Order: sequence, then C-alpha cells, then structure tokens
Amino acid sequence: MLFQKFAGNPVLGPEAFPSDIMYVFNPGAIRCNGEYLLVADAATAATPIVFWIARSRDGIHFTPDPEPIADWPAPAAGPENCIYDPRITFIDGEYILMYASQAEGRGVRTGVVRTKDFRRFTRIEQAETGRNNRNSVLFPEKINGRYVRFDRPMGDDELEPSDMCISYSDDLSNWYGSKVLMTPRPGCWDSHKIGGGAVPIRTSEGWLEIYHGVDLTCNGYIYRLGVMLLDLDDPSRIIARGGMPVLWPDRPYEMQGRVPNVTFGCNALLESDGTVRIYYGAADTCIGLATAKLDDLIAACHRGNPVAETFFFGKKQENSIETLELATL
Ligand code: BMA
Repeated sequence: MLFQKFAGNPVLGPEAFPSDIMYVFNPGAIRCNGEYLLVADAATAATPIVFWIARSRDGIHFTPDPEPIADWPAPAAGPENCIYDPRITFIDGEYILMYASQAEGRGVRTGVVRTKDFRRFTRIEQAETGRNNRNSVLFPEKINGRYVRFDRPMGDDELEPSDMCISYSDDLSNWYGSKVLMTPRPGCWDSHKIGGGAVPIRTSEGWLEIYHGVDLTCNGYIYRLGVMLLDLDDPSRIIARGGMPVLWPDRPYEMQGRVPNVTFGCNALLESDGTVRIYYGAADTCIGLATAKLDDLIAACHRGNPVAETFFFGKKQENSIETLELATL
C-alpha cells in the first residue's frame, strides 16, 4: 500500500471524548497557529452528527475541545438536522469549510462556513439548486480569477452511482459551469461512486487530488482512496488518474465499526520534507493517520491497472505500467 499507516492508529477515537460520543471520524484537517487542528464528525447512537474540534502539537496526540463547536450558524432557510464530512481550505487569509448539510424535507446540500479562528463561524448562504450535492472541496487558490470546487450533485437514491464534478464561483455562493470531471470505472476499486476528498495540493506536475472511490460487493461497500493529477490552469482537465488505490481498509479498526470497510479522506497536509499526511476516517468510528511521499503519490497517478483495463476496456490505457502488484485487485 502506498500510504503507510501509523503503527499507533487510531490516533483519535470516541474514548477520548468527554461525553457519550460513540463515533469520531472523517475530519477536515489544517495546520493553524502551530497546531494540527481536526474538525471531526462526532456522533452518539441517538443524535445527529456534530462537528468537534481536536488539537495536537505533534500531530499524533490529540486533545478534543470540551464541547462540540458552539454557535454553528444555521442556514437562513432553516436548521440543519445533520452535518458531516468537513473540508477546510485556507484561502485569502481565512478558512472556508465545505461540508454536507442535511435538513428535514430538503435533502443534502453543500454547506459553506467561514472562520478566521475556529471560534466564530459565519455562514456563506448558498444559492438553492434543488438538487442534492455533497463531497464539495474548495481549491486553495482562485484559478483564472474564479473559485473552483469539486462537488457531487446527485439524485435522491443513495444507491445510485455518482460522478465527481467540478464547478466555479465568483462569490462562494453561486456555483456555475458544473461539469462531470470523472466517472466510476467498471470493474475497478472505484466502480460504483466517487467523490472529492482532500483539498488539492499544488505540485509542479499539476493539482494532486486524493479522492474516494466506492466498490459495491455482494456484502456491501468498500471505501478506498486513490489519486489523480489535474491541469494547474484548467483543473477540469485530468492529466492522469491512478489505476490502483493508495489506501484501503485492511486493519480491524477500519473493517469493524459503525460502517465496516471504510477509509474516507477529507484532508491532505503537505509537510516541508515532502511528506503528505492524511487523517482519515476509519469505519465511520475513529481516525487514522497515514503518510506518503508527495513524489510517490504523483508517480501513482501515472500508474495504470493493466488487468482491469484489458478486461473491461479491451485494451490497456496509455499510462499503464506492467509491474503492478496485481494481487490487490
Ligand atoms: C459516505 C459519507 C461518509 C461516510 C461514508 C461511509 O456516503 O456519508 O460520511 O464515511 O459514506 O459510510
């Protein structure tokens, strides 16, 4: 596996929390004021998910705040009944959080909230589209003068296959120019649903995106992470999409829990030595840490999946490399 999982995983689980929290997962992550800061989904058995901040000086030992985020700003249209999967983007001197915002009677939308200090949060109201949408991830820079995000408009049926899209905005409220960026690949690890994951990292070869892919087996879903590279000036153009996943569930804490066989990513932090660290949700129950070298992740984008490509597409794709560990297929 390309990502190395930290031997002391999980780095954060429900037992660290002061109340009846049973599940802590899928955090947004950022470095802020010399700390690693996670904004995690936190849930009891009975209540909807809330956002709970945990902080760490060393990136390994995390201390949760005494309470979940207080004064989370409600949308003008009415209260949310569930919020989850925040992605945190630092842009123009502030932090923008994009997350799944569910409300009674209107399905799920992308919620957008801004903060400068992770204490006071202000809502950026979103133009109503009449369609479900989540897995939104804001790029860390404007591109050609516009904000850019991944998102995933979708129907009401959770089981429907879903594509990963890209859209644009001038004000972070109205999103336009939505285009399908990538579709699931038959027969591969990302055959059923795909969605944005980490805030993309600018590299000399393009935007590196770590996304999630869902495979449907006769015993349920498997959530894995994969990589792709997008053009720096036109991120709707895919330069390369890795054929194999870079992280997948193979440890007990990822295979057993609220939802088994899930590794889910909402962040990727590039360190000064070229290491990328991710804090990923495991089995919708706890949080693992994994690291990889940026160069290796870029190389993985160019590596194909020859067996699947020959079988499902009738020929190998151009970026295939024969020397894959095919046992993981
Ligand atoms: C997705 C999201 C994630 C979750 C995953 C696996 O649809 O809801 O929050 O981790 O399913 O249950």
